[in-house]
Amino acid sequence: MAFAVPARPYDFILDPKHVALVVIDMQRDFIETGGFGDALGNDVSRLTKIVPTVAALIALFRARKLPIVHTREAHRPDLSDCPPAKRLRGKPGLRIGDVGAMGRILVAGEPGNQILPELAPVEGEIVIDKPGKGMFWGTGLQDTLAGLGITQLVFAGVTTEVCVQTSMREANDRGYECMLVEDATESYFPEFKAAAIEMIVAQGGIVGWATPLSVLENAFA
Ligand code: C5J
Repeated sequence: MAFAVPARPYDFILDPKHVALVVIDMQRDFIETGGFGDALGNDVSRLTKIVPTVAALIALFRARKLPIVHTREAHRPDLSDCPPAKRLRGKPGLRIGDVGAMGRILVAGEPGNQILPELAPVEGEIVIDKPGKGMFWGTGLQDTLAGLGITQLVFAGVTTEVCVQTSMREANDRGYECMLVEDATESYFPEFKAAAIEMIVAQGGIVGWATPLSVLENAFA
């Protein structure tokens, strides 16, 4: 049965029969010391801190046998799905496909491209490699979600203002009701995270809703 989750800008009516969790890009290269994000000069400890919260959110959905989607930003080894405009914008030596400390950067199958072991998908969960920042382009995910009857998406992952927000906006345009779990997402730039959340909930929830994990847990209880 559907129930209300206190959220901004107003209650999100969550229907367990039609909801899925989407965990965006919790991959080693963005989060671990020595990975791609670190090599770019980012403070990855900001992202590391949300790992227990994301794990608890995954556990909440797993305990109720609700669908979970995990994404990775990942390109084919021949980079045929990486537009030159995307690759060439990177720093020389740290571009997509270059060899970094954890293998080829943002290339499927490389060590750095794997989801953190503590958040690893289990059998039956959906894992998609997305060549874009958004989760729909080039993935077939919309058909998969339609097949499961999913109309609502709860979001977590990194980074808030890039792949999370892009995916949420794409989903919103496709008619999904979307809610971001505020403390299960993070950015290398705190001001970007804060601004992204405000943009999502502004104007009556122009992109969707936002709430902390504790509130969602209480609503499920
Ligand atoms: C970025 C992502 N920031 N997962 N990717 O390039 O947000």
